[in-house]
Amino acid sequence: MSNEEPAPELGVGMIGYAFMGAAHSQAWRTAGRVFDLPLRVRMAAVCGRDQERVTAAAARLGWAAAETDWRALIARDDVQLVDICTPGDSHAEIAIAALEAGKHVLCEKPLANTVAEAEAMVAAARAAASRGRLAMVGFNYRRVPALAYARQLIAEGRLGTLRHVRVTYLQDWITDPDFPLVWRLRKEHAGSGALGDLGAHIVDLAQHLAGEPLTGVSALTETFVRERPLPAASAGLAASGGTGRGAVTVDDAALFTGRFGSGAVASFEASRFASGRKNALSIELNGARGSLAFDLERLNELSFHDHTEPAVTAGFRRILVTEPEHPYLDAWWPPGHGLGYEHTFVHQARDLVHAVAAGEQPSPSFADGLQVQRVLAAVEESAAKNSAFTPVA
Ligand code: SOE
Repeated sequence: MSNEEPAPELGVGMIGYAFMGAAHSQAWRTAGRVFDLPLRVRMAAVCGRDQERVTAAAARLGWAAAETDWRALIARDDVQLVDICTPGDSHAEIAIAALEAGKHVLCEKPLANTVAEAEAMVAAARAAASRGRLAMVGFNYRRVPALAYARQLIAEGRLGTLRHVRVTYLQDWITDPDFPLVWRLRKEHAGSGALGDLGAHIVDLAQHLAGEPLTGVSALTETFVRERPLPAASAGLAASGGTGRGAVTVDDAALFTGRFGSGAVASFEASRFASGRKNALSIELNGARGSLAFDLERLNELSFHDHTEPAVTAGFRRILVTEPEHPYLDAWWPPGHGLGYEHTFVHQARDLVHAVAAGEQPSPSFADGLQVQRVLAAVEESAAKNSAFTPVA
C-alpha cells in the first residue's frame, strides 16, 4: 500500500453486542492497528433491539452509530459487511437478507440451528459469490496460532497417516442447578446445547486439522438438569435467576465417536458440566510418523512427538508458538510474549478483510459450516436412536 493513497474503506455493521459482539468489536477495532490491511475497517453501526442499551454499547465498543432494526442496518449504504453475533435462531434470516442486499457476511458459529437453514444459507452464499459477495462462518479457534501451525505441520506430512483425533471441549458454567434458563439452554433459540455451542467448534477443528470430513458418528447426549429458574433478564454466561421455572430443551453434554474416509477414527466430548474446566478445549492427533497435542488453556504451546526419531530420545516436546515465523505472530509482540483468546477474533477479522479485498472465498465458508451442521444433526439422530448404547449384560 503506497503512503500517499489511503486504503479503500470497508464499512462493517454488526448485529448483537453481548459476549460475541464484544469480542468481534475488539477485533474490528484492533485488526488494522496490528496488521497491514488492504482495506480500512470502519465500524459503521451496531444493532440491538433496545435503543438505550444499543446506544450505550455503540459508545462502549467503538461503533459510529446504533440501529434497533437489523433490516435498517443491512440497508445502510455505509455498511458493506454484516457481522452476525446473534443467537442461532436468527442467523439464517439475517445472513440470507444481507447477502441478497449485496453485503459480505461474517456469521458466528454454529452456522444455523438446523441443516435446512444452513443449506439455505449456503445457497444464498453461492448466489452472492457470483456477484462478488463473500460469506464466512466464525470458527475462531482455527486462528489460534498454535492450531494454525498444527495444520501446517499436518499438511506437510509430519504426522504421516492419521489414526486418531481425540478432542474434548469442557466448561462448567451451568453446573449449579439454579443457574437460570438462558437462551443457550433453549432449543428454539440455540438449536442444541453443549453440542452446537462447544461440539461445533471441535467438529470443525477435527475436520480442519484432519483435512477431511467425518463420514459417520455414534453418539449419546444427556441433559442432567431438566428444569431451571427463568432468567431475571436476558443475560449471557453470568446470569441470575428470576421467578418461575422452565424446561431445559437442549443437551448438557454430548459424547460421540466418528470416522473419517481415510480410516482415521475420532472421539469427541462436549460438556458444560465439567466442574473446574472453564474453557478447556484439548485436541490430540496421532499419526504413523508423529503426534500433536494442544490445550486451549495453554494456547501459546503445541506439543509435538516425532515418531521417526529413535525411541530412546523421542517423546513429546513443547513448542512455544510465539516466534515471528509462526502464523500471525510477526505482527504482534517480540518472541515469547504470548497471545490470548481475543486474538483469535482479530486474526479472523484480518483474514476476512484480506479475502474481501482479494475477492477470494474466505475460510471457513458457509459450506464448511453446513458440513459441521450435518455432523451435529447426525450426532442428534444417533443419540435419539440410542444406537451408541448397548446395555451391559
Ligand atoms: C459459551 O459456551 C462460549 O462462549 C461459546 O459460545 C463460544 O463459542 C466459545 O468460544 C466459548 O464459550
